[in-house]
Amino acid sequence: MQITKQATANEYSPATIEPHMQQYWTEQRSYEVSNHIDAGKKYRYVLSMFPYPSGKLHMGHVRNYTIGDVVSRFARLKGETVMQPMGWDAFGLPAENAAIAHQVAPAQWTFSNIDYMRTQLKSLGLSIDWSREIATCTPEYYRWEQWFFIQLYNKGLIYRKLSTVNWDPVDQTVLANEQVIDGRGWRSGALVEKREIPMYYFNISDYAQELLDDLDTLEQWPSKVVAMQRNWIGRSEGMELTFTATNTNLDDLVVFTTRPDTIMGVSYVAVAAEHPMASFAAANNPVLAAFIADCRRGSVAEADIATTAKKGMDSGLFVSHPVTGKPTPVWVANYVLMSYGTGAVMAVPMHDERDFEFASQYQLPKLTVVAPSDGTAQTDSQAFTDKGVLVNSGDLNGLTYNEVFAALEAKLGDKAKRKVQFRLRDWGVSRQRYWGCPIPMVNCPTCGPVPVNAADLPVVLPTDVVPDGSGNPLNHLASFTDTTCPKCHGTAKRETDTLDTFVESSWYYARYASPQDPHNMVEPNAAKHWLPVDQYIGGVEHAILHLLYARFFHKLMRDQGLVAGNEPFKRLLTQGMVLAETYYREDSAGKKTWYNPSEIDLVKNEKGVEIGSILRSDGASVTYGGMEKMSKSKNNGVDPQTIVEQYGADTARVFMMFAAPADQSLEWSDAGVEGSHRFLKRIWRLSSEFLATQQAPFATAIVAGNLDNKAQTLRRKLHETIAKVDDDLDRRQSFNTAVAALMELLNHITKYAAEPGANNAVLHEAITALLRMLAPFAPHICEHLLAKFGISGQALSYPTLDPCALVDNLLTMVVQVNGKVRAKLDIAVGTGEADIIAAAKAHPDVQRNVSGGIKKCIVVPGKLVNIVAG
Ligand code: ANZ
Ligand code: ZN
Repeated sequence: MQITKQATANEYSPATIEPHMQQYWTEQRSYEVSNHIDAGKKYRYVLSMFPYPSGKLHMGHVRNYTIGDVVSRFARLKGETVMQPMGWDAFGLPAENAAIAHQVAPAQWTFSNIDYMRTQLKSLGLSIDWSREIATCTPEYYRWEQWFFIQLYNKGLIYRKLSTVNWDPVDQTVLANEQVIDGRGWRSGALVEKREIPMYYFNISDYAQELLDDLDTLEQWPSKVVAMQRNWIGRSEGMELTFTATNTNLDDLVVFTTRPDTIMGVSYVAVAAEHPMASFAAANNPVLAAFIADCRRGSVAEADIATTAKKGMDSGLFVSHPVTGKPTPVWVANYVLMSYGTGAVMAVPMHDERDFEFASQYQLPKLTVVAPSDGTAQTDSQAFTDKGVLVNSGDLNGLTYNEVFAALEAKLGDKAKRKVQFRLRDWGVSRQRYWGCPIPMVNCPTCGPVPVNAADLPVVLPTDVVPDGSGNPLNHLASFTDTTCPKCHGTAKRETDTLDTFVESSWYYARYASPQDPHNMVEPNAAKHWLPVDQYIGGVEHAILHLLYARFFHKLMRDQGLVAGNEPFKRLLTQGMVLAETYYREDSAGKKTWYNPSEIDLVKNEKGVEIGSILRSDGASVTYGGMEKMSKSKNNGVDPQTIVEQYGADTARVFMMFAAPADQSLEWSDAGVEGSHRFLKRIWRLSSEFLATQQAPFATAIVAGNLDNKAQTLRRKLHETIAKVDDDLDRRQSFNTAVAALMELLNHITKYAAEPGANNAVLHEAITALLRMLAPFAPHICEHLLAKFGISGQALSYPTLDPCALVDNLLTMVVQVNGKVRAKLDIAVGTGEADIIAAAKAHPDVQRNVSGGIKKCIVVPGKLVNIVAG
């Protein structure tokens, strides 16, 4: 095919073809899958983390869903039946905040956001089975959460316990952590107080060991995420040792230690500010009481505790050492957490850095009781924290760490117990909020908390309520609260707390298997068919909590006979963030105003080098703030809608997949978007020009032996690309290199197409294969063009690899004229000498140099053609 100017076909217009393709997919129900199982078929479940319906899509969503879609579409090309569902994580605080700001009911706000965002998602051309859509704020969904809650409550896997919340004394409401800003309520500005209220907890501790052990089976998870989960669960082996109270009004003090071998080096014990022993001592010690109050105001985040200065105060109390019986002072220290172990530690300054620092600060004794096993001397200017051999430890001398456990058990009996401690805390799920799944409990004055009868589910959340910020409106809604006790039938009040929204997102992946089932939380056969999720994709910010809770729920559901297998997500991809440039100005008070990159013009010098940036509207300069995560606070978001309108979804998708490896951050670049757009335009032109000269039935017969060298070279490139893209998209999940390979292939095809005498069957093969391989990334343009080649529906498959085409049977021979290299020839292996000479003579660069006539030709096989010219 010769490319001619006249052949230039119609322009690439995504605005025309994209809606058209989307409508076609909807009409064909191309992506709907049934739960019916066909023995011969391969099934795959691909899931991207569902969005919170915040109002509109951001680029992070686009990236997440494009990755999921490429994985799904590629699997379909390979003949698999793929379920890719979508839904809405629809409960949560932002809806209440919007309600307060705009006097609109959270339900209404949420559902209108869902409608808008669904349209946006559809404009991206995602191959989603919309018939399985769920929204977690519908009673059809949350009734099963309530049902499951009751099952777990009855099994003792959910319990009720007093716990501390943030209380706003002006708004008379409980605040979420993110509503406390510098210790004050976000709306009232009042100093936040702590209050104790009863809350429900999931007993995740019971599953801590299994959650830890099963991490070893997650071979297709990023090792970084596995490590984060392992640290979060935080298993420690040690002992609980009892220091006897000398004051009869007090319980004995139990400490948890991972280093019982240091027992003889204890110089004091330290308790958390919330520990009963601290409260007891503070009762008649106002200075201590003030210190404790101060500690309690501080952050309880471990990261903060690690960095804040260690502070403490002597409580004046003593306990006796379990081995020696010696009185040991009790200190209250801000580095001891009430929520870990027993809230008390035995302090061994010579073998623990924190204790060393603390003891130095308060002049407490330091005793060395462990020496390096290799006999090297230790200084006493720093703690020796390695394990070794016991010294200065009486009859424990000479023992090693491992031997101490049994020795202490024998010596101390009940006062020394082996203990495995997890850092993982039980999961508190009660929220004093309106827009959430109602906890299905009734508080009866006679019977206490009683679960709602299964037959009375769901406990429906009223949807016409507009919260005003002063506490949970359900508390004042008699139509909701007033009920009768399921047990004694006396008058009682419904629980008004709702569940943490992490509960909904812990099992939605399972509900997609049977999303409308009115009789089951998850229909066991459907669950068996689809679960586990073959590929899960989402942000790394969910590496710990969401993934841990979902893993926990899977095990809970398994133990309830609802799902099989131990883990919900077989393979995990955590996509990187989307970054963009930031620009700002700073006023005299140091306050920064951020400008969107779309409002900025770059200033260049006469050499075209960037020398600064200005705000387009006033022409004055702005400061460049570097590449940052796209966010409202830095005003550097790029609106997906604008990009889709300007370039089309295919361009946005190709850019996102090409610009960076999926698990790394992606730097937004207008030039990059334009580059991707040009790539698609070139594909459009190549295909259209081919189609302008060729019609069905297309010439497709390729007789390998009859192809010239250029055709063979193109085919080799093509089939190398077919093998590479296959491997990139499946095993390596290296999408960006796959796109790069397709761009390179396009260059080769375009060049070949311009050759006089290009073989149409070879071109047909190459162009259609390129379109098939690119279809997961740019489905609209590729499927549109493939349809013109007669390829659609079942015929739309991944191109078949021809291993023969991969064989490199060409060799390069150099042509010299009178000793000077004049040309290079690609010659098929086995070509006869006469043909080689003919090819050499025919080369234009040779012809130009033999005007005086050829005297002699010598062929050095496989290497050289030597021409002696006159
Ligand atoms: C004595 C000791 C001696 C300790 C020594 C360490 C080194 P992990 O590994 O995280 O489990 N600890 C125990 N409970 C604590 C709490 N509530 N708040 C702060 N620290 C606490 O750490 C266990 C170690 O952390 C325990 O072992 C205890 O200090 C401290 F040379 O006991 B160790
Ligand atoms: Zn009752």
